[in-house]
Amino acid sequence: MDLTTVIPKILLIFPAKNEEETIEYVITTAKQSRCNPEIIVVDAFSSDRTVELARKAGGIVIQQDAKTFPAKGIAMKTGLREAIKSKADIILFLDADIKNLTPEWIDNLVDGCTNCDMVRGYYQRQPRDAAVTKLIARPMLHIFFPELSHFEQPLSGEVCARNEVWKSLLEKNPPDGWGIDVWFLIETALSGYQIKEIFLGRKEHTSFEDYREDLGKLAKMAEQVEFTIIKEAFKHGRIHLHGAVSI
Ligand SMILES: Nc1nc2c(ncn2[C@@H]2O[C@H](COP(=O)(O)OP(=O)(O)OP(=O)(O)O)[C@@H](O)[C@H]2O)c(=O)[nH]1
Ligand SMILES: [Mg+2]
Repeated sequence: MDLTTVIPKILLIFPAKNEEETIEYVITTAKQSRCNPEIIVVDAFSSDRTVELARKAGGIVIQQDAKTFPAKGIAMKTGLREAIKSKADIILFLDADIKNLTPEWIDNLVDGCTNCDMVRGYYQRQPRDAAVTKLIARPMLHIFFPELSHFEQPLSGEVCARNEVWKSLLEKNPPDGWGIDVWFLIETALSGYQIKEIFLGRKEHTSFEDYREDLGKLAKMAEQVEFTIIKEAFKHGRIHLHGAVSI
């Protein structure tokens, strides 16, 4: 019998900006995962009760490195530096505004990492949800990175990888804002890592309620995702492709 089997340390990071409505629920749910994750909340100097409620639910709260916004990228990088320092074996991100999270989301993302370098969640979303994914990220990936156009959710916030994969990505200087999710997808794939997308079911999240009546609220996110893909296309010599792809 092998008595030397080491239980991997799983670290779960929630970037959170004013998520008092859901933060307790997502942390409590995550704690029920059989992976027994340590939970870090990277807070955006929230003006509501996010910090207080996150601590009450048992999360470790740290503040993102800088007070400039949008800062999804800053928050993810802050969390990653902390997780790498703590020598976590597997590090995963989940959005903090999910209303229907189950412990299986974490179990399945972590399990997927045993035979893959990065596991990303995809889901069924409401018809009017995910406008930036549908109208910016996927069409632009199709033009500049056609080999990545099969990914259902290139902006997924539910992403899991081993420590060393994240470490090598962090060294490549990810962007600070909303572009970070698609940047991770492109750089991970083009570094030669294997990426798998797994189905997590339906996704209900509160951010959709903010823009369902006014898509204009997504303009900054759209601009940053677009800019990131263009920048990556230049970096990887893909700009000429627009002439070759049929749309
Ligand atoms: N620390 C920190 N967290 C952020 C920031 N911006 C967003 N977040 C968190 O990142 C996660 C994803 O942000 P959402 O606003 O839900 O955006 P999304 O669901 O990815 O995108 P949509 O589908 O367009 O709503 C949530 O947990 C947010 O609270 C930020 O500037 N700093
Ligand atoms: Mg959301």
